[in-house]
Amino acid sequence: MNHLTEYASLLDKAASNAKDVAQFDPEGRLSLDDAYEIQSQSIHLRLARGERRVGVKMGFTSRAKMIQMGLSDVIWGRLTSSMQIEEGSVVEFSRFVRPRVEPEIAFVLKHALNGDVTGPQALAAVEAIAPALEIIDSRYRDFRFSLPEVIADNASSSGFVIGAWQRPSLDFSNLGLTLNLDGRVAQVGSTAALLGHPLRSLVAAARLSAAAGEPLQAGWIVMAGGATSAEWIAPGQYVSVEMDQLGSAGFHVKG
Ligand code: OOG
Ligand code: MG
Repeated sequence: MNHLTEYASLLDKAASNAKDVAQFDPEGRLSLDDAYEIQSQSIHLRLARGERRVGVKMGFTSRAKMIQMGLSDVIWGRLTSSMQIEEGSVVEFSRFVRPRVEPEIAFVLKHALNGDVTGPQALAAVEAIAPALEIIDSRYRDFRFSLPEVIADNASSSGFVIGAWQRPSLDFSNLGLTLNLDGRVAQVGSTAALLGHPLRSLVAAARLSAAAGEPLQAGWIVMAGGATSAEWIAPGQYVSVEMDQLGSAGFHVKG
């Protein structure tokens, strides 16, 4: 086993046992290619256990997220079937190490998107859009990591919740949104925070996925990235996103 395979196995075990690990590259010396190779191998371990690949998540697509985590490169991760949490359902807190939540907008594709596409081409491939929440959970102690480390850890991806899908015919470039904890507004933002327009996040997802040899497929979900800073979640909470025109999505955290 080379060291990339060992890190993939370490992070996979940390995620499945909800037990944190120490940082292995705090100074960020690993190349980004090696970091994505670790991510890819860790996802293969999940697929080998019967999970299905369902899409892509984008990270650090808003300034709020870049500032909160102190990193400024757009990153991406791979979504699998076990990460999807049914809207309105109850989630066990114990499946996470130390979870946070952030409000996002989700796309589902009706056509594949390969490589360099324009915004209108990306939009033409979108079947529907929905308000969404991402539960991020770093497997590194205290949610601290370097850029290669967070990439290796599948961009902290842990769970995602998607509200009702709607046709992408309305202008979703600047929809106001709130992230609510027990009905109290914790964060206020807009979909415009995502690279100025959430479609740009989809264009980046198409480019990065194709460059990795895994172009976006029809039926895949793309999570466009947190529009605000993330909030810690705690047992007993009801967490929701409210988005202008698109409605809401939420879940309960079981203690
Ligand atoms: C990394 C994941 C970033 C987003 O939406 O920006 C991300 C992290 O913040 O732990 O999911
Ligand atoms: Mg996110």
